[in-house]
Order: sequence, then C-alpha cells, then structure tokens
Amino acid sequence: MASPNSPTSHSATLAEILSQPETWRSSLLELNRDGLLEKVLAQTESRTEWLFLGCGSSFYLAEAAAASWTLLTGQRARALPASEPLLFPNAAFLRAPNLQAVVISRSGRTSEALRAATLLSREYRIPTLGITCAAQSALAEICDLTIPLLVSDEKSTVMTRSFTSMLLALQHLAARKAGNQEFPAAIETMAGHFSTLIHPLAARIEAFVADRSFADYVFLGQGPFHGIAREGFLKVTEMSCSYGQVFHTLEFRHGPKAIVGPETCLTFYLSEGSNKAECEVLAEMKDLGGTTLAICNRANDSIRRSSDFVFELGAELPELATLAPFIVPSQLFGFFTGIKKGLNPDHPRNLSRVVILD
Ligand code: F1P
Repeated sequence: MASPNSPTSHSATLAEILSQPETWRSSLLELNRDGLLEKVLAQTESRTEWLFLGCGSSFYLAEAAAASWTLLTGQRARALPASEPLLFPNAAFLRAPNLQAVVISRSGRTSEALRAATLLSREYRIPTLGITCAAQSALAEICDLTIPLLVSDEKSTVMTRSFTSMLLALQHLAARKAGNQEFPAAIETMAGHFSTLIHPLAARIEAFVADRSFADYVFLGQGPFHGIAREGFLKVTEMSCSYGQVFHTLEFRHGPKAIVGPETCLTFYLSEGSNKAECEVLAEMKDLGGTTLAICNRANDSIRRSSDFVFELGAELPELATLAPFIVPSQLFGFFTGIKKGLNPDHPRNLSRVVILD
C-alpha cells in the first residue's frame, strides 16, 4: 500500500473508500436514531408501488435499491434517472396507484433530482421520500420526509461510501417493512467481517492494476447485481477516464463478446442464486482470452480456474447483503487505475461534485 509521500497517502477518496465498514455501522445507527425509521415506515405503510430516482451513481443506486425492494418486500419497484419523469412523464407511469417516490441524492442539490421531486410531489401528488448525505438540503425542503445520513457524506467528487451507505439504508428499510429481522443483523455481521478484508483487498487490487494495462473494461451482473455492475463501470470511468461497458451477464454472449481479448478486463459480480449460469459465461470469456475478475461470496474451483483475480467475501449472509461490499473492489480498481495513469481521482477530469443546471 501507499508509501508516506505517494499520491495515494493523502487521498480523501481512498480514505473514504477504506472507511466504509465503520461508516456503514455509523449510518445505520443514524438511521435508527430518533425514531426516524419508524416514522418513515408509518408514513409509507399504505404505499404498494415504489419508484426510485437519482442521477449518475445515485441512479445506479436506485436500480440496486429497486431490485432489493422487490426481493425483500414482494412489492413492485422500479428505478429511473431523475431526468426521465421530467422529459417523458407519460412514459414514467406516474399515475400508478399507491405510488411512493424515493429521490436519492448525496448532495441533495442536483437540479434534476430536485425538479423530479417537485414535479412528483406538487403536480402528481405522489408522496416523496428523500435520502441524502447532506444536512439542511434543498431535497429535504421538497420531500415529505427525508433520511439524512450525514456520517456518510464525502469530500470526494465521485460517490463511494455515500453510495453503499444509502443502499444499505434503503435495504434496511425494505427489510423492516417486510418484518425481516434477519437482514438488519446480517448487515452488522457483514460490516464487521468486511472490515477485516478491505485493507488486504486494497493492496491486492493496487498490485493487480500495477502489473497490467487494458484497452477496455466490461462489467457484468444480473438481477440486483446489475445496478452494482453499472456503478462499477462508473467508478472506473470517472476515476481513470477508461472506456467501460455494462451488460446483464448472459447478455454479453449476444454480440458484445466480439471485443474480448487479452486487453479486455471483465469484472463479474457473481450472484449465488444464478451462479452456475454466470460462471459459464466467466469460463467462456476466459477461454476467449479475456482478463477476468470474479467478485463473489463463495469461490469454487471453476471460478478460480477462470479468473485472474478473485475477491471472495466468504460470509454466511443473505445474498442482498453482499451488494454493498461487492462494489468496493471496483471503487479500488478505478482509484488505482487512475493513479497508475497519472490522474488524480480526488479531482476527476471534467467532473463536478454536483450537476447544477441553469
Ligand atoms: C449525483 C452525481 C454523482 C456523480 C457526480 C455528479 O450526485 O451525478 O452520481 O458521481 O458526483 O453528481 P447526487 O445527486 O447524488 O448528489
């Protein structure tokens, strides 16, 4: 890991990535404080369809949250970029009965997120729940109720611990709504377990990146892992200005695999539920000569044979509790790839921390 005077030793982004296990614990304490969670559950009790909205990382968070919501509660849930209801309101199906909106924004200031919250609340009379990492945000002024996770805020431009903390909070809310006592305890277990893995993982990723260079990056995930694959792509693109693409894992066979060669870096976010089908794609891409990273909870011989890099979480957990830790290898991969390319992930090229429109 970083020597005292290397560019990484003072990086806020790296420090925030490495702080995630502790931050997850603190943000869940914040969520449970002052009866906020109970208040949200009471206010949304009658809502039966959920629409998660956000921009950039917050949209990919919305995708992972929506899939988690349906799997945990059995209710219909979907995700849209905040721009969609603004530009195509009729396609966003805003008149669905008992619709509840959840607007996700780390800053609570992104123009599209604020405009979407206003449109849904004021024009369509849809109850809106905000979730943010900022205090006294414009989002909280608009939404009926807002979950503030202030301990998860960041100095970094790119979203890292804010993404995973808000995802865990929304999963926790879904589990509580479903009367699932196991999931909240599982998150605590996961955070404790992951805190023992994150530093060695960072060292391994830094070494792996140092030894290789790639022409392009592919991120593959199914079901609730697809939103994580989308965020993995964005992390590597934002921090290292690299070209990436995202697919549902099995979709990659249907044409895009034409690009695979030694300079193609493929990251697989392997579920447990459809592990066999996903591992068949992994083995096939290895045979095509691609460089493969497997992010999984349990590795087996087949995964190890087909992977150049394996991250095995190795914990007895409900599958959804693995989504947050599974994004961390890609956060680290994007960071160290950016450093290797002489970039500064704390100040990513062309990006601002918040997109404010006129
Ligand atoms: C959303 C966002 C981030 C992106 C960049 C610009 O911010 O698009 O996803 O990484 O930081 O802003 P927010 O609405 O969650 O504050």
